[in-house]
Amino acid sequence: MAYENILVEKKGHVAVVTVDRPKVLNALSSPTLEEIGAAFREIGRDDSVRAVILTGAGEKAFVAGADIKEMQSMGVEEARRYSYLGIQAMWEIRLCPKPVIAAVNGFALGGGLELALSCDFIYASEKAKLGQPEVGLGVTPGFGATQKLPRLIGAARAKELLFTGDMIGAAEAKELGLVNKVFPPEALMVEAVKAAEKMASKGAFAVAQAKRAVDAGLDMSLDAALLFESQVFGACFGTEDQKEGMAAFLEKRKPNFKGAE
Ligand code: DAK
Repeated sequence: MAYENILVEKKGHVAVVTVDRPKVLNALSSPTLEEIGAAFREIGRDDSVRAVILTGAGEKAFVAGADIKEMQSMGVEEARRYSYLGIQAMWEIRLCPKPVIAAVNGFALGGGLELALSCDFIYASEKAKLGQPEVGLGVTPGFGATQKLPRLIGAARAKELLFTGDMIGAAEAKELGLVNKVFPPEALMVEAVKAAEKMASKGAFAVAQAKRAVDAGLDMSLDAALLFESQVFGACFGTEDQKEGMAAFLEKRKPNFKGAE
């Protein structure tokens, strides 16, 4: 599919998806959400890609939220369709059987922060500003923040962000556990690519199953989740990667993983 609002580049086994509307701080219009969903669906099926980075074009923003200009005049049906596109895009990221890093290079606000929260973890530039300002527009977040933020940083901290609409800097976001690591702006993509390449060098089936086990397990009782984990562990023994990984260890060499899930 040809894209107009995003860029998709592949370097080795790493794909970089860039939301590319810098004039409006990469705000999420309907076509942009549609393209993000389609890109992650395609990447999910592409065996040559083993890790993904999602970022924003320009120096100012990751994504400054839903496109307020487009939303302002929406009727009920259009808002429903818009909501569906957003949910679909974020599901494609969550279901993508590859690790996805959000590289937050500037503003990540509203739907922008929710997009980052759909990724597996967030790396941020020292210049990043994160927040859920929706209550200032008279709406609640609609792409998952009321559910994902409390699971990640605890209910009380999430409520403070959601009720005040305050933006926080990268250091505070790291302290809250919202972002994993903070880098100088020029180092952000370098470090994100390094981490993506490291994950891409591991057994792809094992990485994909670990992602599923964490995400699915968070919605289960501990006992059910532990049983799920043992199923996943067992499934790894049906793969070439398990044979290769263990043989390589015993032969004191680097494993040569095939990569397909
Ligand atoms: N939408 C559209 N355009 C945006 C935008 C946005 N979210 N954010 C910025 N822009 C545009 C600005 O209008 C401006 O355009 P021009 O005036 O040049 O034409 C350009 O980007 C540059 O922005 P500024 O001039 O404002 O730049 P500043 O540095 O002065 O300020 C800022 C940067 C990020 C503080 C400011 O732009 C800002 O406050 N932006 C809005 C941030 C925000 O409120 N984001 C949350 C949006 S609400 C739903 C699900 C989800 C959602 C909604 C519904 N359903 C389930 C139905 C999600 C809602 C949201 O995300």
